[in-house]
Amino acid sequence: MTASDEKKVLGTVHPQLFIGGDWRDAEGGKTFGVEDPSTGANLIDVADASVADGKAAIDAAVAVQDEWAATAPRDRGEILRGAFELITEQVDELALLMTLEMGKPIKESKAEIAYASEFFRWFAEEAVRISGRYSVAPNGATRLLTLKQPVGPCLMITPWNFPMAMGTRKIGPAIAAGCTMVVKPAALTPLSMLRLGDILAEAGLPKGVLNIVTTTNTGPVMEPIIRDPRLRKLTFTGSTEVGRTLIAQSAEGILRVSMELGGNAPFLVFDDADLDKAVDGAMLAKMRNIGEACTAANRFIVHESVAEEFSTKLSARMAALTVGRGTDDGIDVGPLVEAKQRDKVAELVDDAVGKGAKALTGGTALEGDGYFYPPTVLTQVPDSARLRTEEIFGPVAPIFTFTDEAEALRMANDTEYGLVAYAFTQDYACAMRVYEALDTGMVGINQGIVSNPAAPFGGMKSSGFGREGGTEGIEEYLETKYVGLAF
Ligand code: TXE
Repeated sequence: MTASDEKKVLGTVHPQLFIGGDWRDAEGGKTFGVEDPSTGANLIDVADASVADGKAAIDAAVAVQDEWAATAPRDRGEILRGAFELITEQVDELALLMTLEMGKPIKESKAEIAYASEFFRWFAEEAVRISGRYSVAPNGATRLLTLKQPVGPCLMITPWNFPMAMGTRKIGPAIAAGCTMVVKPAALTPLSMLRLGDILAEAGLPKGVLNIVTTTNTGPVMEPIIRDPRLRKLTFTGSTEVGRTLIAQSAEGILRVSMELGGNAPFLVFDDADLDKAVDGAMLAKMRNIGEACTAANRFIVHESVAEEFSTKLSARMAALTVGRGTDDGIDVGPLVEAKQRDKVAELVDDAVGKGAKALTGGTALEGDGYFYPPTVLTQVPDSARLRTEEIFGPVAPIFTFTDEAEALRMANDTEYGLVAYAFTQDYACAMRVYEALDTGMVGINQGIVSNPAAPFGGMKSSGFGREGGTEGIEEYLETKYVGLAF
């Protein structure tokens, strides 16, 4: 990519607020800078919204809610289908933009865009499948009917790690269900979401259905918005800590809430596993998105008889990855999104090594511009290491060992989180026992990825609640209303 390609793609972004179908500056013309994490350089300045701007976005969403709810489901589906096609046509430009703001290699940005757009295709089809039921009450006299209706205006707060997919996973079902929305993307990576605003408008989304508000003054600006009594739902993807605050704030308005929070995924390798497949799965589960994913494998829990072979193979693959600026050719691993994230990863590795862990590869932050951390494999990790209980969110694979299935399950479930787990074994009875016993919302058996628009994505315990995707995903945006009928 040349500097002029980069300038051109940045020129496609409206660095403003998207309210009621118009692009506008923030109150007082305030802006903030978005930086390139591979250099630390400023890419573009974006509108920095105030509370009044956020309220204006809610006004716009509320104003069109009834009309939008009354549109034909097929029309809503066709808008999503059109947006899917527009995204697919523009994948090269969108991927460059995403890599610039987030750092991940172009091939990973393309993979995210394909994944993100699939939510629009999936929910385009779900829009026409919303249905209630008709039944006879136990007394035999009354008839019971249920009707599904949109919950109403939604607030969506999304993180920086998947700048487009974390949005489409919420926007897709909301459009399909007939809800209007205000979206607040992460200030680190707002550009892909701003482009999505244009794309959905081009696909025919009526003004005011989707509103986008960007801000750096997050807590003070968002709290009065969350407490606005006109909102009906809050959906959040981000850290468990912020999730707790938002649940408390949304209690006042009795908002319906979905929370997709942090993870601490165990990756189990049993002694009968196909080790090459397990290493392939480990690379995907650990290195997809540079480990900055709530589904990233956080603890490798490997049977003691195969641990050495697995560790050697995994560290050879990790060491062979090329680290560099995501826009350059042949790059496998980009920078972490910001200095804070890079420093957190370094701190967790230093803590583990200080307590006796050994780095088979990596283990030290890279010098120079940008927030780079090398792929790292740690063995002999003591239980007291912080990365056993804390989400690493970086390219670090700590390996622990177990002796039998019961111990593996105990270790896997020994965490406050419960989003996803992975298990590699050729024994399907073991696989099914493990699937049933794990305290996680999702399990990958002999595969290192679980994200799929047709599947219900979500967690248990401190990883949150609510499901995104699948037939369950649209339910989060629908109320069930019942009528009793006596003949
Ligand atoms: O998350 P935050 P951060 C985890 C991961 C990471 C850690 C910290 O472990 O290292 O969280 O990342 C918005 N009111 N995940 O600090 O702060 C914020 O602007 C309203 C896992 O970046 O939770 C952004 O849009 N909104 C996670 C979003 O919350 C607030 C993905 C996420 O940012 C707010 C990201 C407030 N008071 C981080 N404070 C996942 N589940 O995948 C922040 N935000």
